Amino acid sequence: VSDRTALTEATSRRTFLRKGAVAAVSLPAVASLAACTETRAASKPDSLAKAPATPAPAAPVLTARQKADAMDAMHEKGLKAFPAKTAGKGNQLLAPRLEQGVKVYELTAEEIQWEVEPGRTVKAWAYNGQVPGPQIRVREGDRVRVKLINKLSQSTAIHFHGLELPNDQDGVPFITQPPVKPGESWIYEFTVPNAGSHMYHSHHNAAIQVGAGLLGAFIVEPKRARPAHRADVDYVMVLNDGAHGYTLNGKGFPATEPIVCNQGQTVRLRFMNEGMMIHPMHLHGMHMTVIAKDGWDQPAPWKCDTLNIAPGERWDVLVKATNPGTWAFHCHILPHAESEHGMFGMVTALVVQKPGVA
Ligand SMILES: [Cu+2]
Repeated sequence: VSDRTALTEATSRRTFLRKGAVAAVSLPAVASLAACTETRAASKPDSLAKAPATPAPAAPVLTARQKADAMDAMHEKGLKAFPAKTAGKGNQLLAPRLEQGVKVYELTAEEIQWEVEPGRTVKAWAYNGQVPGPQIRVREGDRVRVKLINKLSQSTAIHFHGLELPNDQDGVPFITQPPVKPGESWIYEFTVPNAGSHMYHSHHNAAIQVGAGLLGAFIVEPKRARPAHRADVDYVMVLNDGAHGYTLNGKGFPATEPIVCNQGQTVRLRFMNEGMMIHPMHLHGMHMTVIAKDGWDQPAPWKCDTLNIAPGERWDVLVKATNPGTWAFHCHILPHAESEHGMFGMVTALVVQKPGVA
């Protein structure tokens, strides 16, 4: 970023100075002159002697400052807006209907309008009007029935990503089932075999359909939870990079949701990448302890502050919130998180509150 800023700076100075009719001066000389016009005045070589004599030498400095102020104002505006209100919230917990011991869920796939950031509303394909689709949270060993209702203009199907299901429940058109045509429905039913942070998504024309929002979290609580994995806050973070841009839980900064906890609490984060690119998620101020990959416990927990989340992967981490404050939390592929207009896309914050401070 600093290189780029310096380049922009040098370019704008060059443009300005050309207008001031000193184009003969080389770019490096201009840059260093601009950096310290006053101090170099006494020792400048003869060839440059006339350059500083052009009228209004203070003007370029003022212009640069104004440009810096304008850029800073855009950055500040975004941060002041965070967390910005938008219509719609994804990943809402879906309560099942109980039918003779079976947890029954209905997922209706249809086209909706989705506000990704304040004022930016896009066409989305969503389950139950949400991006990500509603969160399904069950227990290892539960009997689950999922009815898919297709109100889209294309065929579709649901794949339960990470669950080790019988073959005929795998949800891949022309491998394990026919495609579910527009206006039709399909019923999946299975006993949940393995615990962990999993996902469900379309497995038909998926680069388009998942990119447009046909995805959701499928969390399976273990029969016996490990005491070491106990957490005060359990937060699912679905990453995507399809038609809606770079998003966390269907929203781009400043409409992303901050994760809030109290100092001393433990936060469990469940990263899931439904996109087509890797996203190294970086937390400021505290480290993450990785406890599971794709729902499977790690042989031993390990620590990091930047965790690469590849497409299809789920990573579970614990954060011991020792350090109070508002901490930036973002994808570290910087063009996924920031431009000269300010932060956008895959940026949120971990807010660690001090006791007694709201
Ligand atoms: Cu990224």
